[in-house]
Amino acid sequence: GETLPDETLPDEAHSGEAQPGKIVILGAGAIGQLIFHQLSIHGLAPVLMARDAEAGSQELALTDLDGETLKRQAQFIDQTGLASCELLIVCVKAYQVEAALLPLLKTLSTDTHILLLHNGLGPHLSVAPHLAGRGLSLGTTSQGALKLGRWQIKQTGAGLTQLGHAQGAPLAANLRQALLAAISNSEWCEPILPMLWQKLAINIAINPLTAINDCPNGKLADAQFRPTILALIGEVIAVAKAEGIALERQQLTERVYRVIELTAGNYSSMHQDIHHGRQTEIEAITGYLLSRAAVHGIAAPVNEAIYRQLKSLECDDKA
Ligand code: KPL
Repeated sequence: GETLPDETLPDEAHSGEAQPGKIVILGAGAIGQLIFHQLSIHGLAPVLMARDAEAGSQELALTDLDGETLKRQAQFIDQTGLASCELLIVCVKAYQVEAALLPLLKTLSTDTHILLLHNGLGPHLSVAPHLAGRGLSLGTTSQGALKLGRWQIKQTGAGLTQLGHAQGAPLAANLRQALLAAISNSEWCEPILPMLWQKLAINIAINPLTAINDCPNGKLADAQFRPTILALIGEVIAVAKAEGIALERQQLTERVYRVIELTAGNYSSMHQDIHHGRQTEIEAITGYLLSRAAVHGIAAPVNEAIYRQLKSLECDDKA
């Protein structure tokens, strides 16, 4: 084909860099920062937005899986910087999604696509009625990232990331491809909900038990925990079925035990939250299961008991 003179090429084609601000990452915790680095490396020029960071520039450091530390300048924006946002990746905890996202909707274009990336389920139901037709995607990531300092993270695992469409206009194909290329070990799943339910089942089976028993994930391989784990999984399968989602018992049980094995030495996120006196994600994990069980009139006594025990630990910690 004919080569165009340089001046006629848009800036993006010129530098290989996307226009800054098209992709905004809301929430600058460990996962938000990790996604920021991954998108930056791939020339997508993401910007960040965080409750505790003013608009401006900030140096972020990433220690990657090879132990190499890379530093890069991150641009932080406030609400006024949202005008050119085509994709908003929400990386706050499930219990912060509503409060972080809803106030931004009046500023975001109705063409902006929203991607929720958090542990557990639930916020998609509460934000959906407010989206005014905006496209919504959901995702889950098992990438490990540890905060070494406020602006310094270490990638600890190359876990799977699954993303997929939830409602409204689909994410533009170029953005979808760019995301999948930038986030290592990531895939697009249609439908996404069965994947999110499988991840939910893993978190339901592992996280509260490790917090209640004050143990690393690997301890749950002990035979004493097996009846409880099987009962928790059984209740998830029953509620998922009522939601129109078929989960295969044998496969799911094997997957839960594989995660226990693969992360044997780790303390689950819920164990860490309890240990540090922080709010846990129990409402989006066991709490979500119980709320859907109630909608369908299904009893989930083992999850209910675990939920109560975990909530009392959460209260103890705050006292
Ligand atoms: O996702 C996790 C978590 O800690 O939240 C598991 C898979 C249980 C690994 O620790």
